Amino acid sequence: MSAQAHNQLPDDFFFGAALSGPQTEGMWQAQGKLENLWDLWSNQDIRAFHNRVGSYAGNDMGARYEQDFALFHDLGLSSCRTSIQWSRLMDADGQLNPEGAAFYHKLFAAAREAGVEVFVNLYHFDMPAYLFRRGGWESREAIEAYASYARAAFAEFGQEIEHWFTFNEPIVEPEQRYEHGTWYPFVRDFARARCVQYGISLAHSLAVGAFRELQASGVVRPDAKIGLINCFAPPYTREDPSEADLEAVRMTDGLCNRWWLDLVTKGALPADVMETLAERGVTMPVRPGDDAILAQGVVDWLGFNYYQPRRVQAPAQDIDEYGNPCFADPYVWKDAVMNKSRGWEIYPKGIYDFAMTMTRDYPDLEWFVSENGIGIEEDRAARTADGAIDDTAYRVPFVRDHLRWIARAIDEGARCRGYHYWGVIDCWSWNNAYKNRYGFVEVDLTHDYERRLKASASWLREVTATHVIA
Ligand code: IFM
Repeated sequence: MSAQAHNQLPDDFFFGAALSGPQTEGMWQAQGKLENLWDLWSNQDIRAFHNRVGSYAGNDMGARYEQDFALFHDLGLSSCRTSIQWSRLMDADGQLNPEGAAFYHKLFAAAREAGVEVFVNLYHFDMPAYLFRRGGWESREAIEAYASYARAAFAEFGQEIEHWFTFNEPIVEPEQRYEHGTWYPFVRDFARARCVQYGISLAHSLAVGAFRELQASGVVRPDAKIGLINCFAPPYTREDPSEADLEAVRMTDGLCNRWWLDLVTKGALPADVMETLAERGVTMPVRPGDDAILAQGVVDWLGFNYYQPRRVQAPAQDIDEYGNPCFADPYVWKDAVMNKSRGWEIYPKGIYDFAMTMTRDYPDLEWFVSENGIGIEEDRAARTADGAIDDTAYRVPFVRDHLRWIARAIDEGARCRGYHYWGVIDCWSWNNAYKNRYGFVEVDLTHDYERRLKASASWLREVTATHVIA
């Protein structure tokens, strides 16, 4: 089974760029911006970041956005998703910061001028540090503060922006910060991670509720839509699975995928998952009225970030060394093709498998691929005589294969409307900083963040112009 024959995307299929405020803007202390979690961690331990490049850098887009939007337009990209930084838009008293608001008005206007539509996301792992210190997503204060920040953003930009998203990859902070302990504050507590996940779900739902209210009163434009973006990953196990392997698949799928899919389509969390968690002693900090809040979480459409599948098997132990209940262990597939720079498996068919699962289980849901991309450490080594990076041997096949599987899914009924490539222009990547490069456009850190097209850019331009996946 392959996707070779599927090389044409619909005429109204859109192409764009995915990015985020904290990874591009820079200007970390300008315009009254507050310290966010990444600034806090960078200030505390700069050695945790590749080459000691902390959150301050972005990719200088804050100063170069006119040029960057022109580049997107030149590549045939009609939209770009970035995020407002909560820590830039709001002050520490929870009031709008006029300087931050002015910056985003200018940014959005420049995009319109260049013929690029901005999709706005409200949260990309970047809580203001003062709210984290008061309990972060485990505290109702932060959840309420997020809801009032979202309300302020809708009120300020409600007539300008058509496409809104509450969160990018809401599964990542519970996992990285609270379960695996890889990101600040390095917690390894499964139950706390789920409480964080629950808090984010409430915050998402309160924001969608505020959006609906402001749209009904005319503050938000009538054609505006709201969604959520997650890094969904189709779960796979061994070819001859045991009951216990299948159970590991069910819980992995339930925690990472169905949790969010049920929330945004049914306004509730998946009952089977909540039951299993409760059986293992993991309960949510539920308060009266929470069900009604979650019921508001139904969205207009969804963003699907896809990088890699999750391969799991039955856990070897019930409880790990930190006292956490175990639901699945990683399963190493012998045929896996790896992107060694990132340590992530490359499995383009996963995008199709998950698309078809959504088509079957959530048939009314419209969606787009909101991130997909390949970050490569050796990018800089592949420089041609004329100075351009020749990344065609790996970036083109990666994107081509994923697009072909998307085309096949659409041919078979999937309601996928577009594709945003992650980065397009190289950007700062959390701990990895500039280690792995994702862009079709290079950012030269040795020459003041100068932009330079890579060889793959002409292939991308051809695809966006013709919708033929050559
Ligand atoms: O850089 C990240 C982004 O912030 C979220 N999705 C994955 C990207 C690549 O690692």
